[in-house]
Amino acid sequence: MKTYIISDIHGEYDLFCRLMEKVGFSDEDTIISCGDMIEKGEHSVRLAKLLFSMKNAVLLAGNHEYDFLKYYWSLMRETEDYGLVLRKLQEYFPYDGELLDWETADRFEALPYFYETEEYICVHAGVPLDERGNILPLKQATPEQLVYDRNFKEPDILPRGGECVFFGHTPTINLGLEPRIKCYLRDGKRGDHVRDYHKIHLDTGVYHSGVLGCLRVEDCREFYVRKTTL
Ligand SMILES: [Mn+2]
Repeated sequence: MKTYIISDIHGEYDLFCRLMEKVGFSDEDTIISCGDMIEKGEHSVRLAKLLFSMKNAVLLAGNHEYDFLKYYWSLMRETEDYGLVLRKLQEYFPYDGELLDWETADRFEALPYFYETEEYICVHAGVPLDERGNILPLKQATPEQLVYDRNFKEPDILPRGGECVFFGHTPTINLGLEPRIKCYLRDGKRGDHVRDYHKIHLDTGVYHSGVLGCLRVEDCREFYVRKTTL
């Protein structure tokens, strides 16, 4: 009964499966994906279908899912030829779009934009803060704020309050860091509990770095897999 949190898998189906194998993921466990499961990598739809089929998966929308939905909604406004709509949605995914069916397209539409427990918050890009760094109610935030935020990743933005914020969206390498998960420890804390952290930046930039990681909530242990080059 463990919970693993990941973000920005970006169509890396094989790496994701290897990571789940590495952690010994079972049906009793929970996986939380903080968005951007699709695009960049070649197996977007295959990965989305796998995630949608998993028991105990909490899946959030990122900006890539949101952009897909905006395209979907624009097509639906333009035509009532639903066969054409599905073909265009399939073409949105240049590598494995033929796997896209209506059921999967509609699953994207049902994705929430955040997930909250008493100990942590999961979101794609960032949470809105007041001037003192307190987290504002997420229910009042727009999807755009939650999936496109460009400020929250900055190392000096440290949310106050008891919960840890898990997020992705920007590869940690873009901040000049290693392609690893970056945990922001609170002063005087040991780091073996998620509430010991202000925030945890999950995006290892797999498309460029070849590294995909996740964090286990119960002990804050990180797990990684790396693409093997031929
Ligand atoms: Mn993103």
